[in-house]
Amino acid sequence: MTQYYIREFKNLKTDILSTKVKTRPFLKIRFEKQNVSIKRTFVISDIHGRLAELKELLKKVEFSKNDMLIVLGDTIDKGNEGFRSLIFLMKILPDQGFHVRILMGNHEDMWYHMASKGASDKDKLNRLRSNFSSLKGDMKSFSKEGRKLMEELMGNWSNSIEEWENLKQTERELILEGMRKQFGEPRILVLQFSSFYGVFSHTANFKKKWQNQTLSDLTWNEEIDEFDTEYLMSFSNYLKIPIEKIVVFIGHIGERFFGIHKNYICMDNNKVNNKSNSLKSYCIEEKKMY
Ligand SMILES: [Mn+2]
Repeated sequence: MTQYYIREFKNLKTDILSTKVKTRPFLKIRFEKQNVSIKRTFVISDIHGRLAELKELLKKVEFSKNDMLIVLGDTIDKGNEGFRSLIFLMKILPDQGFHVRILMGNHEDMWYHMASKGASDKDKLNRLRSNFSSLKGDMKSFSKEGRKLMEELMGNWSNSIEEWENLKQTERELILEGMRKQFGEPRILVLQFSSFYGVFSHTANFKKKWQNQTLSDLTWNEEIDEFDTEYLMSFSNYLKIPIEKIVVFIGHIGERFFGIHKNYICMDNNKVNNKSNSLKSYCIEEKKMY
C-alpha cells in the first residue's frame, strides 16, 4: 500500500516527494552513548498537532531538565497545532534548558517539500497554495485507493495550511530551516544506555538489515511483522551484543500497533480524525508507559 502511495505521489506534477527527496543527502544512522547526566529518557511519536496534550503529558511525568524527550516524527498535520508543537519542541523547551531530540517523519518530509520552494516567504506561501489546489485537481486521475489516501492527506493538510499561514514569517523560516537540517538528527538514532541499546526511527523495514534501509523504508514503511528479525539481528551483529539488549522504537504504523511487542515498541497512538486517544510516552529507564 505504501509503495503504491509513493508511486502515485511521484507522478504528480508538484514538488512533493520529488526524486530530490530520494537523493537528498541525509545522515541515515548515528551511534551515540546516552549522556550520563540524563536521568530519564521519554519516547513519544506522532504528536500530530496535539500541543495541549503534549504539555499535559510533560506535566504528568514531571519532565525536568535532567530528562530527555525523543520525538519519533510526525509532530505536524491532522491536529490544529502541529507547527506550534514543533516550535515548542525545537525552540521553546531547548531555550529553557530542556533536552529534546526530534526525528523527521513522513509528514515533516512532505511539508518541507511542499512549503520550502520559492525565493521569498510570500513566494513560498503562494506555491504551497497552488500545489495544494493542483493536488485537488490531479486527484481525479488517481485510482480509487490512491484517491482515498490523497483525500485523507488533504484532510490532514487543511488544518496545517491555515496554521502555517497564521504563523509569523520568522516562525515559518525557523521550522523550514529545522526540517532542512532534519532537526540535527539522523534517520536512525542508536543510543547506548547502561545495559542496552535503544534504536529510534520514524519507522523501519524489519525484513532488512539497517545497512540496507532506504529513506522510504525509514519514513513510510507500514508493514511490520514482529517475527521479522533481520533489522534487529543486524544491530546485534554490528554491535556484538545479544538481540535481547536491543530495543527498537518506532512510530508511524498506526495506533492499532501501539505498545510493547516482541521485537519493537510502537509509540504511534494517534487517531486524531476519529477519536483522540491521549498522547502516551514510554520512559526507557523506568520501563514504564505514561
Ligand atoms: Mn508517519
